[in-house]
Amino acid sequence: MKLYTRWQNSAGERVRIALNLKGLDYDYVSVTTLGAEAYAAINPQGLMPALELDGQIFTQSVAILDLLESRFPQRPLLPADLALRALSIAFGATIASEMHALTVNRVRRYLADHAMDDADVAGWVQHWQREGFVALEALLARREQAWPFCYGEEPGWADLHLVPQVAAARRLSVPLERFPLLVEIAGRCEALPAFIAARPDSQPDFPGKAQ
Ligand SMILES: N[C@@H](CCC(=O)N[C@@H](CS)C(=O)NCC(=O)O)C(=O)O
Repeated sequence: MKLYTRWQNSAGERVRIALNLKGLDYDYVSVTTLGAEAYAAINPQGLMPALELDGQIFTQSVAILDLLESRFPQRPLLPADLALRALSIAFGATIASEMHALTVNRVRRYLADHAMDDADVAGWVQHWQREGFVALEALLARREQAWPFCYGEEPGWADLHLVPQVAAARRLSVPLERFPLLVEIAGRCEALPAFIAARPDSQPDFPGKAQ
């Protein structure tokens, strides 16, 4: 398996956490080192990550997570309980489709290129992040049980979406004081080896690291 990613790549970090939780080995291919042109031949969209498995290329982190979950069922990321499974997928979709997708670098760049000043772009980011976090905090507050992780005794699908998004919020100066449950769970995950090994500064192409 080859994962095309780069050190700072929230969507790729989700997949790195999943691979680590499942104990799967993979080759890390730095898209920065590979170059944009070569990567466009792998993923025409140019977005990271992409996964090469059995000679095929797969894109979109959610599709990759779904593939890994079905193909490597050991250490499931989704709860067996169907309701908890749906809640976990909804939690992840709120982050991937409604927070990350609206605030990612290329969106911020587009807004800046279309006459939004820095303060307006920051306001846009804060708005969509805050809106998402408010909903996620409320969803966790009404769980049937106060599990140590989002939807269970072990971290899974929802948690691996949460951690990179909380890190992005910190980078983008989004205040997190109103989200104690999210911050507490993210902190618990951040101390675990699977999450530590997936974070930006653990990657071989993190600036300053020998590759
Ligand atoms: N929906 C995609 C999002 C992928 C995405 O936006 N990746 C970002 C980094 S987190 C990227 O490749 N950005 C390149 C750029 O902004 O030029 C997924 O979940 O895989």
